[in-house]
Order: sequence, then C-alpha cells, then structure tokens
Amino acid sequence: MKIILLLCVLVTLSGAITRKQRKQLKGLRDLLTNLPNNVFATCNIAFFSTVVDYKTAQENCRNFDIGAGAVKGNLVTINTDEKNEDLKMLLEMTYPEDQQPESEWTKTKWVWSGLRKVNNVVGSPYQAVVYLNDDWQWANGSTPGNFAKWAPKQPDQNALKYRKNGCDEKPKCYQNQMRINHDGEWDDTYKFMEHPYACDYQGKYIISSNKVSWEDAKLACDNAGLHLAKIRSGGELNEMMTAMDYFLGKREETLKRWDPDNWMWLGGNDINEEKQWVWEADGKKIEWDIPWQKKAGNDNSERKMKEGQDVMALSRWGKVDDSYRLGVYRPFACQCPDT
Ligand SMILES: [Ca+2]
Ligand SMILES: [Ca+2]
Ligand SMILES: [Ca+2]
Repeated sequence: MKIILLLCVLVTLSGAITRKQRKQLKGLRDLLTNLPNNVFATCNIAFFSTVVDYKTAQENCRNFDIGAGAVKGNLVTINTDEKNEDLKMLLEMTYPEDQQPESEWTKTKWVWSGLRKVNNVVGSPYQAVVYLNDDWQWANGSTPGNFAKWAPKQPDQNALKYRKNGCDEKPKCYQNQMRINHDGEWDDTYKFMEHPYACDYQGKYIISSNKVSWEDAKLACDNAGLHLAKIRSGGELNEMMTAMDYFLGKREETLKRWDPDNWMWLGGNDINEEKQWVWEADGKKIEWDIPWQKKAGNDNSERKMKEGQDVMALSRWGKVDDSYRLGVYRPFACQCPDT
C-alpha cells in the first residue's frame, strides 16, 4: 500500500509559506523519500498515493489507526487553511501537476477528503440543490461551519442516471463526496471516481527508512522542524512498534540480530554524562523504564569509534541498545510537535 503522511505547522494561518517553512517541508520530504511503502506522512495527515474510489478510501482510513488509544482513522478533516495548504502540498509532492495529463479531471489531480453530503434531497432536480453547510459533514462527525474552499460554481450537485458514465447506484449517483485539487479548491463528485486519499493521522511519530548515523538522524529531524523521538511509556512503545511495522514494513525474522533493518534511532543519549540518559528533544532525564537489550545500557568503551556507546536505538522486538553516534547507520524516528 502506498501512503503519505504530513505536518501541520508548516503553513501560517494566512496560507503563505515562509522560507523557513519551505525548508522544513523539504526536510520532511527528505525524511520520507525512501520508505518502502512510499509513505509520506506529516504529523496531521497521512497521504496515500494509491488511486481508489471513495468507499475504499474511507475503509482504508478506518483501518489506519496508528496512535496509542486514538480513535480509528478517518478520511482527512480539512477545517483550517493550514490543513488545506498541507493537503494541497502533499498532492503536489506526490503527483506534481506539470507531470500530469492536461485535463483538469485527471484522477491524480485530486485527493479525497472526508467531507460529504449527509442530508441529500434525493430526487431533487439536476443542479437545483443549494449549498447549505448544515447538510455536509466531515468523516469525524464535525460539520464544516463557514469554512469552505469550493471551486467556482461548486458544489454543483450533479447527478447521473444508473449505468451512465460508470454510475453504479440506483436510481442515480449524486455528487455527494468532496475532493480537493492542486490549487486547494474543493469539488463535489461521485463515489465511483478514483483518486488518491488522505487520512487524519493521530500518531506521535514520523519514521524515516533512510539509514544514517544518529548524528545525521538528529539533523534530518531538525531539518523538518522536529526532534528525534521519545518513548515515555509502554503505550508509546506499542505505538512505535506498530508505526515501525506500518512504515518500515514487517520485521524480517531471518535477519541477523544486528542487521541495520532491525534497529531504529531514538532521541535518548548519555553523551554529556555516562549513564545519565536524557532526551535529545529537551535534554530531560529519561523517566521511562528502558527495556535494555541484554548487557546494553552501560557501555563506555572507546575501542571502536573513539567514543562511548552513548545513543539509543530501538529493536524490532522492543529492546533498546546503546550504540555509537557515528559509523552505525540505521532508520530513525522523529517526534511530532506537542506530543
Ligand atoms: Ca461537482
Ligand atoms: Ca554511554
Ligand atoms: Ca551497546
């Protein structure tokens, strides 16, 4: 499955993108380039590049439930300019407009969102339905209120007779589902249309499969405006394990213990003082009862890299090892802001 996830803090409320935000967006893209599932995630939106009909999109989002204790996923809720911009950018990153066929109705020029008409006047005359925001609802149950980005003349509430142009509903198909284009404009369309889709992402972590040293992992998170990940509880460990499976693919049982694909960098380190483990994000002492790999956690040898094993990696089986900051290359996880 192809996926893409995203960050909300990148765009100001005005919708204008600053140079710093542009840099962070590039940093975020760099984090996500080589994911095996082609995942591109921000901290708010998971963008799936696979082209599917509305029903499939909705179902897939419901099954996308990363995040400890979080509710099941939804097709994405776009209730601020920031998120509208985020989604627009994700679409552009995945399917650059200048590489798409010219037609404005090309599948990959649109992305499914969670807004749909729940109070349709069935049988109403073609194009006779006025837009009333009360009739519409986001997949998470909220109503759009006055926030709307409809393209000119939309929603037009077109209808199609059964069996016409792909309509598979009796007696008619209605344009009751909303999609967003490269310009961030909304259009109502039919369920049977096929587009990439985006889900609300409620997880705390963004994982990169790029294998780099701990120092470079720290830098890569920083370039995206993030820090290396923290784990502070069993619940967060569970979430991280699920996220690793989801974004890096399932663990390959045949790999040797120290294979780089079995490990992922976290932000924990005892660089400043041996055995005093702190988080890279804020320098705070680690309170989590660290599940050390056997014999790990207290190594200060200088035989290999002329440095101690002062940084933390998490294995695919949930154990933590202390390791070298340079010369060891692994995937890594960044922490979403305010989580
Ligand atoms: Ca329409
Ligand atoms: Ca150490
Ligand atoms: Ca070690």
